[in-house]
Amino acid sequence: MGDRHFLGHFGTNTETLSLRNLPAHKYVRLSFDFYLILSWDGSRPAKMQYGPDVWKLKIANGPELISATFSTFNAHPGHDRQTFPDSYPGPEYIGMIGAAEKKTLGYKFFGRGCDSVYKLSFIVPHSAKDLKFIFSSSGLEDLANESWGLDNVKVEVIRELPKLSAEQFDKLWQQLESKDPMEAFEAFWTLVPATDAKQFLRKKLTGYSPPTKEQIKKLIVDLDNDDWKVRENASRRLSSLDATTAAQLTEALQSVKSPEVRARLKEIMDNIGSQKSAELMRIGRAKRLLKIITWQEEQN
Ligand SMILES: [Ca+2]
Ligand SMILES: [Ca+2]
Repeated sequence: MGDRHFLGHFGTNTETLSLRNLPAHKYVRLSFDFYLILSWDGSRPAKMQYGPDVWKLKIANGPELISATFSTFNAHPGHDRQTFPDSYPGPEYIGMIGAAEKKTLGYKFFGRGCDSVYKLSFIVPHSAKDLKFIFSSSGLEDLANESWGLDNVKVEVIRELPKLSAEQFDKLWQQLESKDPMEAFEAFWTLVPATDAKQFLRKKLTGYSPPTKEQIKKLIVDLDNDDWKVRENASRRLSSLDATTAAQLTEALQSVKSPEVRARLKEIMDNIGSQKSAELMRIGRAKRLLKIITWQEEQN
């Protein structure tokens, strides 16, 4: 298209990138430009036709690195929600979120520019001599309707990486529950090759358990605490929970008299909404992270 040359157009076929006899290494960095061409419909449910449009990248006999829906629309309700940079099924974001380029390739759908480019690069643990990446997609319509391509594909082997400090780990853990999913994605792929990330994440996951009904009850009581800090803390913690706590909050709302507590409860319930809580999102990301970090051990 124009003066761009790339690998494609691909549809629901599977493409592989195989490397043999790699020199000794501990990690591999894969970088490429991912072209989304024409009318990708993102997470549109199968029962409504045209979707979901899922694209995957995995290591052969290894973990999925990306498995997400993509959309090339950002103002076309019903077609403009995608789960990338998170996994599918999962939270939904506006189409083309975080793309390096939007509508620059020159493809037109009903007269309008309809394409995007993601510049992706990540380091994965890998030490065997041979390596195979598998790129695939499912649910796509024909090539004249939607397809994908690859450009600037590059693989580098890496022997050693600098260690992260405790402060860096804490910052990445914070970013892993960021409201900006691209920031969480960055943190995710920084943690994957980090030495000691496995221990760090296991500790975080062991320390995590969803709050019990009793604990939630206590948090609701804390909303009326004399100390502003305690009230704020309780609000924040309750807001980070998911919709399963909604029934308990609704029940509490019926018997609350204090206007401030009522206001806080209503705000919390709005925050919880239908999306997964930030806390649960982070737990989900941490579990996916561990799968990628430990995939070679799991094979033995
Ligand atoms: Ca389409
Ligand atoms: Ca489609």
